[in-house]
Amino acid sequence: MQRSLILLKPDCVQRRLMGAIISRFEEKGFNIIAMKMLNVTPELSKQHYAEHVEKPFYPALESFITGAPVVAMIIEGLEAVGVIREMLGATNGLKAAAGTIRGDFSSSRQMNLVHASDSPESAAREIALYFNENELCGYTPTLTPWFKADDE
Ligand code: FUP
Repeated sequence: MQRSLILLKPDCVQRRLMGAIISRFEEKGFNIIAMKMLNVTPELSKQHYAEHVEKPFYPALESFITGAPVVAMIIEGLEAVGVIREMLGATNGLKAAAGTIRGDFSSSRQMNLVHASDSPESAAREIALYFNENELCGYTPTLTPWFKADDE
């Protein structure tokens, strides 16, 4: 089992796409084990995007991500990190394959609707930025036996 930190970004909230995108993750069989709405502060943005802070596009990215609320979630499941990245598609919505979330809903590199952790190590770091341990609500879904065979 892996965990991934998901953000439904300000464009997702503003465009009323939260439900549609949460549904994709639920339909795949993933478990949402934490979720909250918040305003990302400039400080949190710099921590989240630490690897991009010095890049020319960072000021616009910070202004976008702090400009309206986001929804942060922790999603848990088998190979969750890689599978969710595949579900999102390429960073730029114009390049993302049809059938992916960004390919279906985004026409932008910045306004690409959803963030998802790119490795289990990033997930652990990002989860700690957005959630306290007591905000996680892990549970065993009763549908588990219907998502894959026991011997897989
Ligand atoms: P991703 O891992 O797909 O979320 O994308 P990156 O880590 O490469 O980039 C982080 C965020 O920066 C992306 F969501 C989009 C944004 N970005 C820009 O706004 N402009 C760029 O030139 C590159 C990335």
